[in-house]
Order: sequence, then C-alpha cells, then structure tokens
Amino acid sequence: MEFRSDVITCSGKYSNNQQKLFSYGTAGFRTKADDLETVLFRMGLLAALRSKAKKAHIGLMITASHNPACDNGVKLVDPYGEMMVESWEAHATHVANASDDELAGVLHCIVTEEHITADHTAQVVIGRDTRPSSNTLHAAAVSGVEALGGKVVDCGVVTTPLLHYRVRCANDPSYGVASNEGYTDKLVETFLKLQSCAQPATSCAQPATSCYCQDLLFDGANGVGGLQMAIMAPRISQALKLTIHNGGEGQGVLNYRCGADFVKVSQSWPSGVPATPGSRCVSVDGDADRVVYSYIDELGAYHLMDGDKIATLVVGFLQEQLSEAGLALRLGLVQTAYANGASTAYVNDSLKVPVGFAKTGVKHLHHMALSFDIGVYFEANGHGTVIFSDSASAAIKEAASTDSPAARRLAAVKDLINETVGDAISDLLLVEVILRHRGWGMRDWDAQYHDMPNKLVTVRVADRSVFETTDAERRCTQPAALQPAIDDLLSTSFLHARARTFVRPSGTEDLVRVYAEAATQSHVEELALQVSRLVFDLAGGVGERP
Ligand code: G16
Repeated sequence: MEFRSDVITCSGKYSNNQQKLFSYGTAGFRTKADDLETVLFRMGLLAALRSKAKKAHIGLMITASHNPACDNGVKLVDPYGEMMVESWEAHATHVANASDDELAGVLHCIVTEEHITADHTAQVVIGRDTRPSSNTLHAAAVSGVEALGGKVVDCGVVTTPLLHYRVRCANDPSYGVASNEGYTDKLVETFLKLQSCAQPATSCAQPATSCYCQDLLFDGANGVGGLQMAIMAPRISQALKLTIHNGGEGQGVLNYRCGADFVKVSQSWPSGVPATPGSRCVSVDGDADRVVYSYIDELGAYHLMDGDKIATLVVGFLQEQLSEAGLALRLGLVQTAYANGASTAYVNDSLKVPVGFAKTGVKHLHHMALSFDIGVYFEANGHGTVIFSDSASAAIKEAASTDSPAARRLAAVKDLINETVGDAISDLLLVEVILRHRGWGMRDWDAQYHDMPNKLVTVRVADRSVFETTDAERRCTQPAALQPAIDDLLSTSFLHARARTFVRPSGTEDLVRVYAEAATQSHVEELALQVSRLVFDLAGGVGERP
C-alpha cells in the first residue's frame, strides 16, 4: 500500500518536535492538551490503518475523562465498541513517538505486519468531550484520517460510551441505530418500558433513604454527561425526576470538586449540588463513563455508594432474575485490587457468585468478563458494565418469548445496558430499575454489606515508569525494595488490623496511587501515610514528603 503525499505534507503541519515520550496507557494517550496535536494527527492515521485492517468502522474518542480540564487524550475503539486490542497499543506508541522522518517508515511496517491492503476505505467514527482543546485536537485527528483517504463519521460532542455505541452500531446494526438520537431513544424507551412494569414508586417522609423515590440529583462534573442528560431527563421524567447540577453548560470547571472521581476519592458530596438530609445524588465523570451514588441520611451523615456497591446490586439482581426465569447461566463478577474487601466477601460468601480480579482498566476487566455467560465487571471508581455471551443472549431471548416476567425483564435489562463499555448513564438507569423493582431506598441498598474503611492517595515521583506490579496489581515488583518494606509494615504495625494495601503507577496521570484498607479509619489513615512515605523514600518522590 502506497501512502498518499498528504501524509508527508500534513505531518509537516503536525510536526513531532517534542522531546517527550508518549505511551498508550490505561485509557489511551493522556497528558497536557498542548502537547497532543501531533499525537492526534497520528492517531487519525493509525485509526485509518486499523479500519483498513479490520475492514470495519473504528472509533476515536478525544477526552481525558476524569483528568483536570487542562489535560486531554485520545483512545481508539475496536469494531464491536470495545477498547482497541492490546497488540495495537505498541503500534500506537511507535506512531506517536516517531520523528517526522521516521513516520512513513513506521506506518509501512504496520501495513506489512498487519497485512493491510488498499482495497477498503477507512471509516473512523470520531467523538470529543467538552474540553476547549478538543476542537483543535479533533481537526488534527480528522486530518490524519483524511491523509490516508479515510472517511470521518463525526459524532460531535458526545459521551465516551455514546461513541463506543456508535462504533458498534456502525458495524452491527442489530445493536441499535447508529446515531446520537438512536442511542438516546434506545435508553429512554427501554427505561420507560421497564419502569412502567415495575411497582409504583411510593412517597414517604424520608424518601431517598427509606424507600424508592423518583427524585434524584444529577452531578454532571461540568462535562458532557450533563449535556446528554439534559436531552434525556425531560423524556424520562414520568419515571425519574432528575435535577441537573454541574451540567456542563460552561458555568463550572470540569471535574473540579465534583463528578464521580472527586466524589469517590474524597468520599464527599460534590460541590454545586444542594446537600439536604434525605437526598440522594448520582455523579458521573467528565466523559460520563463512570458513575457513583451518594446520599445524606436524616442525621446529615454522608454515605458513598461506589462502583462496588453498584456491582453487588447488579449481581444480586441478575442472580435473582436468572433463578426466577429458570435459566442456568454462569454469572460472574470481575473486580480490581481497588474493590473493597467487604464487597468481594459479600459476592463470594453471601451471593455465592464467583469473583475474578483483573488489572485496572476496563479493557482488562472486559476481557476477563468474557469468560462468563453473563460477566459483570466494575471498578470501584464506578467504571463498569455487564456483558452477555451469544449463548446467554439467545437463552434469554428464548425464555422471554414465554410468559416468564423475569425472563422478559432480563431481556429488557440487556437492552438498557451498554455492553460495549462502562456507561454512566446506562448504569444509573439500571440502578434505578433495580432499586424500584426492589422498592429499596438508599439505606436498604447500603445495608447489603458494610465497607471496610479505605483511602486512596497519590504520590508524585520523578519517573513512574520504574514501577512494575504483579498479581492483578496487588504486589509491586519494582522498585525492588518497596514490596518487602510494605510487607514488613503490614506484619508489624498492622498485624491485627485486617489491613491491605498496594501501590501502582497511574496509567492516566503522572503520579503513583496508594490504596489502603483496614478495620478502622485511624488504621487506614496511618497505613496510607506510611506506605506513601515508603513510596516517596524508596522510589524517587518529588515535591513535599507525605
Ligand atoms: C480510566 C480507565 C479506568 C481507570 C481510570 C484510572 O478511567 O478507563 O479503567 O480505572 O482511568 O486509571 P489509572 O489509575 O491508571 O490512572 P477514565 O474514566 O479516566 O477514562
């Protein structure tokens, strides 16, 4: 395959004159937006090659999700809406880091290695979030696709999961209508159908805590999730009364003291949302692929309902519906090291559902979830979904054609779920369906199990690439001195504290994350501090020592 001269011409415009090395991390390339124009041009090229290789539509999403507003990023999406296969991540890193002179050669190598021929016109589905930098980066990505003679399907400003949905539908029309309206219609219609068959929502004195209540505060992180919800909320208001805050209309700073990441990490109510006892709130992140709930009880105490709480709610519901429908399908849950130990114990011991552990990043969880007939995967930070195998889908469809209400409910729930990737909006609608089906208030949901106290902190180091981990990131193998020091700490100062801790480098931010869990909050605080100091001292900490 010969490259068009446009590649050479455009690569001058998007010249790689940086010293910086880029690497395709947990969710693609993510860094300061100002450094990314050349990377976006090159990811446009790579997406076009991937499309030619697969002879299918490929997705390209411009977002840095939960990161601060000054960052941006890009991730590529494979034909069925899943994250791009890992074997192409190395290609992405080579293309992003090639000098201008090397670029054509690197592209030629990919074409040869992947047996790409010129006979398919590349089709790349592009979406972007609300960041100011996303427009310029969008133009660069479009130039990259067009430089290889590819066509762009422009979705505009959309949530990340909507982009994944669009890619899936473009390649598999049976999944839904390949338009932004198609996505909205599918979720709205399925949600209304499910809620119209459910128990009527009752009203009571402390609605959000004691019984199911249709009122829900929505925290949009000042991002694109608020824009999408503004389209959907009026259409579902007969079943769910959403009040949108931090709605992304330009009045607040993206992800700043609000949104799913802030709420999960700080374990506190988002700013910009009225904090009234008895109220409940759902927070999504900057590109609406993560979701967590919070509520304030009658005494004014704050409670977080994170991804683990959502996962356990969903697993319990699916298990019950499968049993009622008489369907013997293998249901399983996939979590990461961040999962609260109490949630894992609840699913294993009380629900008797198997739990697997994967590395952070939905691509890893998704892959492991494929081993079940119905795989639920959720990160504690609220990123997750449910995937159904072909045989499970067929069994549910067949059962739903009988008069089994549970099977029909399962079939509708499957339609409500965005199986391509974690989707905050689809997930929150699913949570509402389950809570209403059970007639549960937030306290009922919360009472399923009690979280172990936990804390997530970050440490800045000179070079986070020196960190290596194993055992689904639960143990750190490099720097070599670190894990023995952590083990020593656990076996001395925290021997009777049911303590657990681990260290891993972030794949989306330039820092190292430390997770600590223990029997009491004071143990957790102390453990997080001690481990942070070990990281700082043994792994080249920079800035102020914790
Ligand atoms: C991304 C990934 C998530 C991951 C999160 C944090 O989320 O999609 O799977 O948990 O980053 O990753 P890390 O700890 O490596 O920085 P998002 O919502 O930012 O796209």
